[in-house]
Amino acid sequence: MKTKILVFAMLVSAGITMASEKSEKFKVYGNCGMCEERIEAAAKEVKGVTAADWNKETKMIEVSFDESKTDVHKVHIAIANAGHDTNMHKANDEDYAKLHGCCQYERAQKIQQKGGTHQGHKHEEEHSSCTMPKKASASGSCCGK
Ligand SMILES: [Cu+2]
Repeated sequence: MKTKILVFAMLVSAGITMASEKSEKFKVYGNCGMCEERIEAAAKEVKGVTAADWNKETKMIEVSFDESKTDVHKVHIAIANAGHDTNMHKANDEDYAKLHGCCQYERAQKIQQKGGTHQGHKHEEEHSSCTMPKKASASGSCCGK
């Protein structure tokens, strides 16, 4: 896994570093190696994401993606739909409950309202009519914005 990422990093620095390639770091809640696989797989499933590396010690993920194909917001949504809270999106209680017992990390804060994923981040108004976060994420975009 590590070498794969290294090789990729070398490829990137060797020339794919064109304007649209971007890398971002953000926090994803999780516990163990199983979480790591789940989180990284969810991130990589987003079209345009070229690499994802989550660190279980720091709980930080570094995602590389093609800015012309996706934005980091979609990565947050995909990870939340896999059951993991990010600093921008909270997972649904349902999805969280489906996680393996050892993966049920301590959540940052309990979600008070139903609906889950869309409270408390900066796109709240924009998405206030979004009632089906799961469906939205399947199309890769929230509320088909
Ligand atoms: Cu785990």
